[in-house]
Amino acid sequence: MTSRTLWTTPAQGSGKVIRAAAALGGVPLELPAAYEHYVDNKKPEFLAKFPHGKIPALEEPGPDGFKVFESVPIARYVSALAPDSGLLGKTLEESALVDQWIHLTESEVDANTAVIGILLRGPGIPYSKPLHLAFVERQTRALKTLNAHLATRTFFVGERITLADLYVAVIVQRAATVTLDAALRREVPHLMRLVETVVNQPAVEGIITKVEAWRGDCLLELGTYMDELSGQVVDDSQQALYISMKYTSVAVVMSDGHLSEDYMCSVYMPQ
Ligand SMILES: N[C@@H](CCC(=O)N[C@@H](CS)C(=O)NCC(=O)O)C(=O)O
Repeated sequence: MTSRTLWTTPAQGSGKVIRAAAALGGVPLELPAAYEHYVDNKKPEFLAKFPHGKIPALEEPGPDGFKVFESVPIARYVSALAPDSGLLGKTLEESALVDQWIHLTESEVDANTAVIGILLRGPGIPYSKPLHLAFVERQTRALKTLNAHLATRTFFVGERITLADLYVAVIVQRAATVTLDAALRREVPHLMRLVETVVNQPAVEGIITKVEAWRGDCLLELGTYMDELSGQVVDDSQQALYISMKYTSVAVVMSDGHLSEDYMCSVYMPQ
């Protein structure tokens, strides 16, 4: 290995933020030539370097090259390698504000995306409509705070793009996989404009890209059916229940009350 390596997958949101920060700052970064998630990260050689066994993880070249895991510290490290990029803000105060928006978005938007995703897809936590809606409400409050801040600003901090903008854009896109339906998107227009602004930065082209299918549209609605459908088994294989959706073809609730991952991928809701 001769250059700085970021262990991630092309689709991983937090990896995209780090790759985008590197691109904006002109920081060389390579992805491993071959990496199989849930296989390579469990191998002893990976765990020896990154004991929690998760990605993203970053490694500087050389036998004792610096190593760091957890996405925000990695993104901050990569941004700091390019101080002129302004990605961490230009002053101590701006830097604190960059962290503020990242932390709020991670803890109040993304954490709820994660738990709603588990409620919908399993395994482990049984689906619950009250919990689903409570988590959506918490997430919505944060999305509205982000949106209100952007009502009079192009970017979260200062006049140029920072790491906060990259994080928020990617986390909002991820929220769109389980929540953030068309009605809610209309309530946060400034936030949706920020996502567009980030996606349109030439440096991030091919890294943070436009969302083509906002699957949260149907999943939010689907959630309202899941309690009554949970446990019902009607198809020949006795494993799944097929539901016609309002706008689109089909989604599937498995007999354990969770969504089938395969069918989620095929769900598409027009704008
Ligand atoms: N808090 C970590 C979360 C990282 C994380 O959850 N990574 C997942 C991505 S799918 C992972 O590597 N999971 C592998 C595993 O749990 O074995 C961060 O911000 O980097």
